[in-house]
Amino acid sequence: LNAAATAYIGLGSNLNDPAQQLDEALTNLAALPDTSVTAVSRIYLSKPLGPQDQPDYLNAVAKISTRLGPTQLLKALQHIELRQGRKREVRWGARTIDLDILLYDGLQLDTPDLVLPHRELCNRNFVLLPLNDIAPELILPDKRTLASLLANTPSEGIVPLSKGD
Ligand code: A4P
Ligand code: MG
Repeated sequence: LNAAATAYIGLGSNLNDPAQQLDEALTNLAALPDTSVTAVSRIYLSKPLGPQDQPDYLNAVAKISTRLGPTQLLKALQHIELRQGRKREVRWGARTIDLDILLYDGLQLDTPDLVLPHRELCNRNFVLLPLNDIAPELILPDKRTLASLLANTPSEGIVPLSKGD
């Protein structure tokens, strides 16, 4: 049996009732074998990065504790995406749900199927701001702090929704 790892999962949706999609994804995450959701950020409304002819996104980050290995976890997330009706078409295009592994313990990995930390983590305010809600003291495997990444990332086009919105 693997030891429990801590991972951060980025959630994004801009189709078919995004708030409901995030909710459902969190339920599905919590139902994964040997996995518990230990923290969830606020939900953010953000302008689309990439093609602009798509709806605004809702984004959030969940912290999980899991005994699934990184590849098992990726497969499990892709299975949830499919169950929630995800279709892969346009790169950076609209989607019902996108689940990315942002970090998996202190692991650094660069394989065709899985890159850790997530490649775009450092540039995206819709990842960094929710991460900051639940892990403000976070330090990346390369020793950069979340605070330093946030200081270098514009916070335009994104607003937190108050709980209950
Ligand atoms: N992959 C490699 N590393 C990882 C990882 N750490 N976590 C591979 C998850 N997947 C990883 O992803 C493509 C491939 O990445 C997978 O086969 C996996 O093996 P995908 O989810 O199939 O395709 P995608 O979502 O179109 O690509 P990607 O790179 O996940 O898209 P992005 O970069 O996440 O962009 N604007 C706002 N405001 N908010 C958003 O959430 N999201 C996107 C999607 C565009 N614009 C957005 C948002
Ligand atoms: Mg993805």
